[in-house]
Amino acid sequence: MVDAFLGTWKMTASENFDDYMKALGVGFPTRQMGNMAKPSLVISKDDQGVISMKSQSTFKTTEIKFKLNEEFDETTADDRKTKTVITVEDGKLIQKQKWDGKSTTLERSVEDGKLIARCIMGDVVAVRTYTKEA
Ligand code: DKA
Repeated sequence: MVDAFLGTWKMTASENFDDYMKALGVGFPTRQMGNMAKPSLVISKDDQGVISMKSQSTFKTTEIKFKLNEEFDETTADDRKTKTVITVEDGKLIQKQKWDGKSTTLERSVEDGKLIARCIMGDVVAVRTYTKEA
């Protein structure tokens, strides 16, 4: 179930994100923009079970629409073209992205009313905290 994730969230803290972007291979100018951005994340679900995750910031707006467990094509904020699948495991929303023989995982959980996004690339982990707005 994704119900706990639905709503509008605002990023209020970000740890180690520059190192995570370096591990992805993101260049300096895009990392600068990524480090400054404080995205709003809007997560919704329609009657057909299609989930939308829209990330909006002054740097970039991206939106993905997907069904759980079904692979789809994603273009990320740093312009990677990935094959992505999103599942729910132990109450966490697990987003696995694969591209160019590499892979990264975004694990989202709701803890104490906050949405925590753990961004994992090899042994590099960034933690981003989102606070609910609506
Ligand atoms: C999040 O806060 C994680 C977003 C991960 C984006 C990775 C690439 C960003 C490059 C600017 O939900």
